Amino acid sequence: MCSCPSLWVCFGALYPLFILSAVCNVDSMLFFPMASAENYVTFSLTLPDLHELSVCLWLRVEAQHIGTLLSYATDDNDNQLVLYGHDPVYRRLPVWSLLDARWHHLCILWSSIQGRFWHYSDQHLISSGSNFRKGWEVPGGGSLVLGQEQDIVAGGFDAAEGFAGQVAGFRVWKRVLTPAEVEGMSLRLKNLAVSGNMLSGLNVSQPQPHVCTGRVRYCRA
Ligand SMILES: [Ca+2]
Repeated sequence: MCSCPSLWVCFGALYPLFILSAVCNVDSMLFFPMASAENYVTFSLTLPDLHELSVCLWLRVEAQHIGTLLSYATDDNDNQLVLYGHDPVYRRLPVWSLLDARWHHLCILWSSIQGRFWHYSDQHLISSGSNFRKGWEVPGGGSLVLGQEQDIVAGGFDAAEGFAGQVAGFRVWKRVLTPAEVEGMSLRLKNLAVSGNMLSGLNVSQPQPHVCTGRVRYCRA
């Protein structure tokens, strides 16, 4: 999707890694080389109490399944939010079209009002519904992890539930994005301009040694 070389940090070293493809015009990238209990990242920020939520990211998966891309745990419930995991599944989201080793832009939007949710893939709304966790509040102050499923706060990881692949431009908003905002990001027109995100890939804490971080800025598609 993007031919410019990207700069990656892996194993504490800094070097261009040409075997990895890159998404243009995003501000952060992560590479999880294999599903492992050690391959995950945490964040320097946590989430506030949320009645609405949008999560968008670019995703590239060469594996035959998507493990747990994201999990959010609190002391009360280790499964407050789990994206593409299977412990437990509240809503099945179609993912087979993502398993083609190509970059895809995903947005998952949810509102406690009517419990509505929207699942976009490459700007297309591929599933939506209502009465999903209607009236619920995502409690703030928990532990957000990419690449692993938490069974306790910031722990209880299982290699079988891990994620392998690349993530770019990860962002979380405390509101439901508009279809035009989702489309703009998918077309990489406004990825840096959709305001109000409260957390992004730039807020990753020191990643585990085998997770690589990369950056590409303003390269041409
Ligand atoms: Ca869990």
